[in-house]
Amino acid sequence: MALDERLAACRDRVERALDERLPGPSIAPVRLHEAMRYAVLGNGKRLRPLLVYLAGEALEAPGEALDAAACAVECIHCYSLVHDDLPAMDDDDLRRGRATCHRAYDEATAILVGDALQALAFRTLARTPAVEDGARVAMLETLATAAGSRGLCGGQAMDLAAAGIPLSEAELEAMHIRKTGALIRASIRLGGLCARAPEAATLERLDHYGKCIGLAFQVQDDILDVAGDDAVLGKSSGADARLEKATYPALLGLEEARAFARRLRDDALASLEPLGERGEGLREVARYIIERDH
Ligand code: GRG
Repeated sequence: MALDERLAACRDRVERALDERLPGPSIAPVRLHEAMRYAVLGNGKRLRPLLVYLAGEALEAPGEALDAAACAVECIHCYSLVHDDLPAMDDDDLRRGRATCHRAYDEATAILVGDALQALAFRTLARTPAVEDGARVAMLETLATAAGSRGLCGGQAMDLAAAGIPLSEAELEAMHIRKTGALIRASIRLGGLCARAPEAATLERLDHYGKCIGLAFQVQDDILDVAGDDAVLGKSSGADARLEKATYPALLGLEEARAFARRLRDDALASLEPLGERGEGLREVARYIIERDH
């Protein structure tokens, strides 16, 4: 199956699974539950769920376990977007082509949406079917580490602290490995942990792949901000430039940033070699991440 088709199939599958796990819109408190569904069920590439499925399928993990892991990681991602859009953070009006959660509802509701989605993520993982208790605990720890102060929240804190301050390449990498990379890396590890008795060496290789594509995703995001379709058409927010944030093209120059993204892709591809045919879906994602134009 081509990657586009896989991504579309994954979107349908994870959206059905999310719909089942999110509280119904008529359950009290209605406004909070409606807003949670608004934040999660809108457009979204569902890249992190796709990574859960591809890593898990490469190791023949049971589908029902992968559904739970995919939902959990997407709930954390959606919570982070809702909180990132708040006035105290990026103060954005638009997300996924429509009003941000705090604009469609209100700020207090959006804060609670994020809190409740985070709790729902861990509840979902705690109830993962078809895995041993040890694997379930490892999954909980993986997601908690990726979401916490050593991962997503830590990266966001570094990003806020860096506004207007020039960062070195090492500092920029340290920030992105946490802010964007940690959840991408966790998605792959969660998929691997759903498999029955995965080998430690295989999990390590998948983890290295995840680390490389997580950073490559951010490098490409920075490149698209200055050289993508939207930037060329004058539609890009240019928010990073306005906020004087450090970016890879600003630090390395556009061509060197592109070369860095290619090196990360190649490193990611090399770590999949022992998987042979089974790693083909993950290989396509590594290529897609640095070839995407939006
Ligand atoms: C508030 C704890 C906290 C963290 C916020 C999500 C985030 C961290 C910042 C968003 C700013 C940003 C644009 C980061 C770059 C990478 C990123 C997370 C992009 C959004 O992910 P996509 O492109 O989004 O996968 P969709 O909407 O397709 O799911």
